[in-house]
Amino acid sequence: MPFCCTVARATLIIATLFAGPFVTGPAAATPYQVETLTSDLDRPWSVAELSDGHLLITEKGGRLLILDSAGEVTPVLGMPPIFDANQGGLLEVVLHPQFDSNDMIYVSYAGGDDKGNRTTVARGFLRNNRIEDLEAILEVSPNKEGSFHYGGKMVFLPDGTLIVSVGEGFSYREQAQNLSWELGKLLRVNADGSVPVDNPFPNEAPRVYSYGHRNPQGLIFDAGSQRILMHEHGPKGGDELNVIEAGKNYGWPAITYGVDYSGAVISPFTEADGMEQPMTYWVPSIGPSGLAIYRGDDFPGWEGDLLLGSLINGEIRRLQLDGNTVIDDSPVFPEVTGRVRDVRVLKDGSIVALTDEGNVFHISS
Ligand SMILES: [Ca+2]
Repeated sequence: MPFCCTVARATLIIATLFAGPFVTGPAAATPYQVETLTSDLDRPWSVAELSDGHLLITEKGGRLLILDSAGEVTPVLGMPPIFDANQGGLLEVVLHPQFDSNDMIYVSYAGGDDKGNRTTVARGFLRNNRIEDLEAILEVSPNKEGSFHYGGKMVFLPDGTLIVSVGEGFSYREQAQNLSWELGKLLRVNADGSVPVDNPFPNEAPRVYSYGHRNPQGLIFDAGSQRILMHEHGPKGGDELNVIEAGKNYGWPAITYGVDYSGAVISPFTEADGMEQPMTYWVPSIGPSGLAIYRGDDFPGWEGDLLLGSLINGEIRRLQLDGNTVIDDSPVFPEVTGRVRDVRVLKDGSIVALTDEGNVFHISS
């Protein structure tokens, strides 16, 4: 059952929402409540809603959990060995589009060790709180050293193919422009990991869908506008929200609105021929994490708006769009604090958010 009812272990906060300055009319203020479903998780990273309303949640350390509406946690057994160091670990979980009939789920994680590791996607059948017949369907090539910038976000497109975000590994940023490396790319594969016949670089980079990325940490397909939206971390400044199209170059590190952590210039250029401009960017960085598009009835007037977490500001932000223009970008739900790692809209129109501190918040009107 959906998270519609009072949760025994939850704290309950009643608040009034003050919408952004560009909203007018009677929909501008909606009362809502924030429940804390649990505070006991260890670095939760990604959440997916199961058909019974329970939540499937990854913890970066390698556990996959089912969280029920009473706040009880059940571990899922059968997970693979995972490289948990710095930004490496268990990352995203998503359901196959026909999960209700085939029980199939996908997890992304860092596989390997400090000397040789890679963003990996595996799939298996979720049955009786266990993953059965787990198999790796995608291992990013080549291996890298170190433990930063894995990407790891996944989304299915309406044609049944899977898009996977891959970071540039931090020490390998020039390879984001090199099609023969899969670092700093979005990859597109069939549901079994095979290569689709219509990817943009069939000979030189069969799995690559787009390139010139740094570390994408939010990825969705918006059915309303039939487009892929993705955000990625910049260095010091220069986090970006991008509209993704097949075969295009998003510029990193040749163009950027950020500078290196030391303050050193990475590139003097913010734009170049043949490279895409972001829909919006953030200077200073907000550390965007998790992405959702609002579809539902709980928050009238939010239809089609984006929600994302900010690790740095410790908040959820709502972005109002007009086509490819962001017309407002404001924090919402001030009761939700902490490093917001993932935000999702549930089927009933309510919202769930995870924080690095171990909280799972549920927001409903
Ligand atoms: Ca860019």
